[in-house]
Amino acid sequence: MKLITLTAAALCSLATTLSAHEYKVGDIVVDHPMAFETAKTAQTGGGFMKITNNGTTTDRLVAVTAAFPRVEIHTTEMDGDIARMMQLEDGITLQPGETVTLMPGGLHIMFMGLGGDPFEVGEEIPATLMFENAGALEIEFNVEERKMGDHGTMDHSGHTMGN
Ligand SMILES: [Cu+2]
Repeated sequence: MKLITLTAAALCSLATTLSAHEYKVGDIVVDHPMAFETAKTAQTGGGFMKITNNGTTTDRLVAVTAAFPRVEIHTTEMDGDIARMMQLEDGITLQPGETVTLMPGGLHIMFMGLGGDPFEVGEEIPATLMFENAGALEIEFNVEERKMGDHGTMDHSGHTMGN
């Protein structure tokens, strides 16, 4: 039993070490794409990352594709006290030299139609980002532990995958 515990701990720390990752295409750099684990019954999951345009011309993230029925680019707007997500039909504009951060409560990628296959900690979700000028970039979103809220109901099954 002790050995199993140590193995699980080692897997966890390895996942943490590998979690910082970066992708490049043309003048575009995508830093640390990640998603939070989802509840078992969740139908949607959010994807987050930093996108930097190191070029001298404006570029645009126009679409994201992944193995889900729908993938949309969303923004979050406050309507009084209610946060509403809205699809950005034109994608996300990236000015020269600009870094745009996709994060909870703001811009994000929305994976829709999970259909009973939740995101689990340690999982990597392959996706393709389509940039208007830089072209296609294949990335993987690392699924990480949800740190804020809901701690009592958190699902730690991802930690014992190695057993
Ligand atoms: Cu959304």
